[in-house]
Amino acid sequence: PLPFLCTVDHLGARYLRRALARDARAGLTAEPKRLPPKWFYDAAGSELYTRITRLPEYYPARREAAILRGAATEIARLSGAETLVELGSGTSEKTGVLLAALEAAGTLRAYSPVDVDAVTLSAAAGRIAAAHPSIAVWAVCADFERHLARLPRLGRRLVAFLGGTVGNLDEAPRAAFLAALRGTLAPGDGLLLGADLVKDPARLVAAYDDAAGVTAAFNRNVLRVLNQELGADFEPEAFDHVARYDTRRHRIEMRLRAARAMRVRLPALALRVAFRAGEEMRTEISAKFDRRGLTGELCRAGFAVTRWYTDPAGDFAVVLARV
Ligand code: AVJ
Repeated sequence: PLPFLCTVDHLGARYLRRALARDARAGLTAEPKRLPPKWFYDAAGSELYTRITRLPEYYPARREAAILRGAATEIARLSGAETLVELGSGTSEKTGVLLAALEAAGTLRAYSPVDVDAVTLSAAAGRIAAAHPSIAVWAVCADFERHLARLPRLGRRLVAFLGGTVGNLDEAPRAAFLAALRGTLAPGDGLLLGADLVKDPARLVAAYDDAAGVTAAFNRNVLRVLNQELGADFEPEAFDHVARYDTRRHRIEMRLRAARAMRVRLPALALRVAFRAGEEMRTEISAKFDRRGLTGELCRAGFAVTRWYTDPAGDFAVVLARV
């Protein structure tokens, strides 16, 4: 049978460049400077992230995959989902075990991966469509912070938001995102959320500052994206990778630190930006959670936690919730 594949692009090249331009202007003229992590993910950035997930120091991906392997059958039974929507799906690597369990449960009709990176998204959608010929694959190139209302509604849904990506949202946007997501769901729909947990800061820092320098390259990639998309003239190698754990706010912060004073031009924005020697620009926060805090956040957004799965070491959590 022919796989059914449909791609919906909410992020036409124009939309993408405008959104990037808006974020770049706001972030580069702020004090301190910052850029949102979503712009790491062009094709090269998605590839670097895949390499990160294989690093010995980067435990979250392996922990989450192990949790999913153990819990997929129960998750499939409890959710009874006809459509699996996956936000920030990337390569959809860890989704296979969920799709298999939902197919075995006999409920699954469609899979809808959602990602900002069109290249990685369409490759993943094609692969899944070929491997699961009996389900519809509806790939949506979109920004999950902006286009939640446009996700497909085909029967009962399970929305998977894995990898700990929820931690890339700061507290207020996270609360807004969870509430907006809750608002698009119907009674009976579910949320499957992956979240990294608070732990020894040394292990956290190592996971975000690996010995091979892959995370450093991933961090600098956002400057290459600005160069390519906005004609900027950043010298990525003139910025040092910084990963710090904020023990009070329970989060990793990644920054790029200017090795010397620099001026950067962004012709597409008619903007010039100066960096002082040693100036740090924040490029990512990655919040770490505990059970009480995350359950409370979900509860305030209108979700009820059904299951809390962790690995034996308690490094990572996969939470099943319903509305
Ligand atoms: C893609 C959200 C899972 O926050 O851990 C990995 C991205 N950044 N190393 C994370 C990332 C640096 C990552 N997630």
